[in-house]
Amino acid sequence: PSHTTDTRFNNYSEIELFNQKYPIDSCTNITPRITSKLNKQLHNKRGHPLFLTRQRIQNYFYNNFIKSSGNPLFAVFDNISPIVTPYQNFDSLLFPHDHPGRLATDTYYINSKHLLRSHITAHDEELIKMGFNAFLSVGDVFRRDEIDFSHYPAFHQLDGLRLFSEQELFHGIKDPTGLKLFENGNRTNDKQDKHTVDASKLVEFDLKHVLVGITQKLFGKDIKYRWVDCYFPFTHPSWELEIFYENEWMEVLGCGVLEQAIAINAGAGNKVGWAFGIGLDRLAMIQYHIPDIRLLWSEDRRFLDQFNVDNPETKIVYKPISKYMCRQTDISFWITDSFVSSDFYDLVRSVGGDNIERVALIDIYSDVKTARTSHCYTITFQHMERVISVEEVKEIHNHIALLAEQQLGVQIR
Ligand code: FA5
Ligand code: MG
Repeated sequence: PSHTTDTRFNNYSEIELFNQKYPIDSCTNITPRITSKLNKQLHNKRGHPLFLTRQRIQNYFYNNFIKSSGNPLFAVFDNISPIVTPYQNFDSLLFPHDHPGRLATDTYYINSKHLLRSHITAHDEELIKMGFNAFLSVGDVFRRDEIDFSHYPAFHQLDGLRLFSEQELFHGIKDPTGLKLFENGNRTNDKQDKHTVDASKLVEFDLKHVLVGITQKLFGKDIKYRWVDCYFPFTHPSWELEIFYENEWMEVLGCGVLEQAIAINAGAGNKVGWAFGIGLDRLAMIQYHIPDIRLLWSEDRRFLDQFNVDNPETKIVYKPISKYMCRQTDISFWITDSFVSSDFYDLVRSVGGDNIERVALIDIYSDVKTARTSHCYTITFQHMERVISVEEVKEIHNHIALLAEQQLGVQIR
């Protein structure tokens, strides 16, 4: 696939990432193109569709789960370094030694000792060890996947994990006598050997209830969804949630009952829990009707400006941006006392129509001697259906300049 043509760190003996030097060895397969994504942190970028989606999910937890102290039940981690060890990414989560996920064909290795996490679940053990019983972790993850409209080698996940003590899990039940979390039983399709059926079913019920709640918050009560049985090394039983979107079932998350060995290793063996992992990129695409995952990496203001809101619950209807080349011209003029920018914007739109993508004030200059002020605007020309020629741009630009002088009384510089 496409990444085989990436330039490697061939002529280096070490790579510096986040001010830390990593020696290159035979496992190294990360590329400059991938490391260039490390500082982007789109999930933390105000007004980005990934940030908005993450905030909506986070608010769901803030609104629905409050401790008696009044604080949110779920702690949120959004700034953990994506550089992890193979132990964190795989072993701590019970990946078998021959699991294909470990292969260098699937995972970006910095060297034999460090890699770019392939899922945010890599932090679960350390967070449980730190004593957290309920948390969300958000971050960028990296996989050597194909690139197409819904796959990209860097994407974003939001994971959640919750542990229950016996008292917490059974507390809503009228007569909890005889109910236990643990037994020495058999592993079946429905439960782990150490879990009772009651415990496993209650954890499953709570997990699915939470995830359906999020789905309905994001997509409305009428959204069609289904649970599909699946396998993860770190949960059993495990499911994927699919939602029906544009006549297709689309997988949006994986989840399950946490493997008890993980809780035990992390020092929480007296509790049972659930875990889930959501792909934020696809959720954002569905919510805002963004047709291509690559747009999420766009620095194009025409894209980003559409999501520039403070309240993540704001309804945003994404307006596709043209794939055709844009052209820009600058226009500067001395303004009059009564001049307002919005009059100029209207004039540009009425002259240029659909050929105008945007107009932006880029500079204001005051001449002290003559006591005059000048504005400079950049006009971006672009059409949704075709390329605009240089001649057309010139013609429209000149027409705008002429009418601005005649109608707004400005003086072109
Ligand atoms: C996982 O990564 C598990 N860690 C999720 C999990 C956590 C399961 C906790 C159980 C408990 P998976 O590989 O299926 O699972 O990825 C999770 C989600 O990430 C997918 O549902 C999908 O929405 C998204 N995803 C996966 N690969 C890509 C990709 N290349 N580009 C964009 N999104 C992707
Ligand atoms: Mg999957």
